[in-house]
Amino acid sequence: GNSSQKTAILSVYNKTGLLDLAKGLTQNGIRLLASGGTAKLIREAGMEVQYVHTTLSEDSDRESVHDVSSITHAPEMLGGRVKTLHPSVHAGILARDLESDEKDLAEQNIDKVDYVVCNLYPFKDTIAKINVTIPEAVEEIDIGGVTLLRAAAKNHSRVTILSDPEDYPNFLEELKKGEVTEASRKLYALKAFEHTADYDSAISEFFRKRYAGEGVQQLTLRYGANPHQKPAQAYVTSGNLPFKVLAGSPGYINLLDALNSWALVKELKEALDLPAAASFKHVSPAGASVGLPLSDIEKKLCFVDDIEGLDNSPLACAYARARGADRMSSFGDWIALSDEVDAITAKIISREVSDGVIAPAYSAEALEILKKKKGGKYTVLQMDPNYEPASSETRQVYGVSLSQGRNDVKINAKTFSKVITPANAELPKQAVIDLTVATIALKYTQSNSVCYAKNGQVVGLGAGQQSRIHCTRLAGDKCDNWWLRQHPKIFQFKWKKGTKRPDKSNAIDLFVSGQVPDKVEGGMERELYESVFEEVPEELTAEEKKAWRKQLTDVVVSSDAFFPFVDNVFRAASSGVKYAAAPSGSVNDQAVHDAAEKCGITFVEQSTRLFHH
Ligand code: 93A
Repeated sequence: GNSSQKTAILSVYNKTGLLDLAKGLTQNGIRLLASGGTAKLIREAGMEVQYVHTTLSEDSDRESVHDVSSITHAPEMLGGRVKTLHPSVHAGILARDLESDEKDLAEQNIDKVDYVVCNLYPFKDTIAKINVTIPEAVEEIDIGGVTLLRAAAKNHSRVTILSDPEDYPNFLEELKKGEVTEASRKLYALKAFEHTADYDSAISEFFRKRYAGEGVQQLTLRYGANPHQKPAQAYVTSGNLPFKVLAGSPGYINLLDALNSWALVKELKEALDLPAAASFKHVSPAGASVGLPLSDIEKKLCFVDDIEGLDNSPLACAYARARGADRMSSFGDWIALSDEVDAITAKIISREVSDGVIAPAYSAEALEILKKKKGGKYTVLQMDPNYEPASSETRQVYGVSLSQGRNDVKINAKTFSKVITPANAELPKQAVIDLTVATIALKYTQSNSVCYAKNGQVVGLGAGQQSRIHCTRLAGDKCDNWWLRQHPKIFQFKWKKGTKRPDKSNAIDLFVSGQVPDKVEGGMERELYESVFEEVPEELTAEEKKAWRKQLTDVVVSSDAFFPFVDNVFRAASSGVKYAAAPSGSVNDQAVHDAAEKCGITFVEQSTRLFHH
């Protein structure tokens, strides 16, 4: 071949801008080779031939474009399935400026290719059509084009690859000035790699939906966060989904809850070597706990005093605590359990309003109970306990991908070893357990977040507040309510027969939070409140509340980031907090530590910020 003449291979499905490009290439003395349809279009445009320098016969030399088959000496075949796939094409593209490569080319009488112009069959458009068949989709899987793109992009140190018609004008401008710059070749190569990557993921997604088996690698969801957000699915790009659907069908938010709550209980169990449970709503825990036995009062508080054999099931204790922490928020919860679910735990779940549960295993009896719930619609997921998520995670917001290293920091007893004040103080075992529960809960709570814990469970959690003090107050108020719900007067309530559990929870919540509708002005709301009681209870006086509150001690508090002001410490202290853990880094650290000391709070530096979104 004429070594000084440059060669371009053109093979495009989208023929936008093709003729101007072809004209520009020929005007710069470049020889054009094209696949069938691409050559035809150029030829039919009757482009004037500006040069004649080829190894081909005189006749074809006058043509504006040559068929690729003129160098492969093989016709396009199999109805177009093989057009450009040939060593004459790919050796010409892949050859480097190396002596050995030159020698190989010369031996085979192959010319180097300098420019490749290619875009792919419209696979995405085809599969977007309603009722597309698999054979129809298969025919749109481009092989030769992908090979052209990848080969040229691989050899971009020498070859220019154009995969986007929008790049033709800039390319021609550079060509006119002399040569395509290295910077442009790099950007074009990147684009080509992205073009094939995007193409390949569309193909694998298409087949994942058809071949992988529903629920194995991919799970179609009814809709996304809201009913109008369709279509929706859950999938992994390799291997299988780490969970199996044993009953019901999880929604999008269910899965957000399920995967986050599973991570929480798994870590909690690993950290404390106790069965763990979580009760989630809207991607934050309403409760989380380990399976320490419940006192008689706690059993009443958690509405489980009638459950036989509770003491024999630490897992059931864990869920009773998680569900009992904030019964209002846990209404319609998503549950995560760290261990095989037994019948006792299933029984507790079966009589609460709940959306679904994730656990590593279920006893036959437990599964039978859960499958009956919600008329068979209760969602039961079985999680692979050995599943390890990738260390990097990516999501899209408003079309932009955000990726980060997963938050795989381990929270355990060591996390709380750096006591700031009082000097040389040591944490009792229970405080370490409670700080671990609170801090692991925060790791899976929408930020800002502050968590109070006691007796191995969350007792007040403030989630998703933009202001830290609002968070500390919200969580503190919940903690106070949890404590007031254990006041003897509550257990003396005379409920009307048949009052449902959620209605009891609601009335108790009004009672302890001082929101009981006024006797005179309460109207319908008051009527509703009174309707659940055989005898409407006397409200607690301010003195009674104060006296009761004073008995609340040994609460721990943990914060997902530093306390910026001392007000947080004072608020925590008023809910019986004796141990606090938070990252440092505020200009007010010293003041915060001093305030803790004054309030008799042992302050631990928890060195990892734990924002979660
Ligand atoms: O079926 S293919 O994968 N086999 C090939 O060898 C091949 N070479 C290029 N499809 C092939 N192409 C594709 O043909 C290109 O990616 C481009 O989309 C299209 C251009 O075909 P035509 O020039 O015949 O219009």
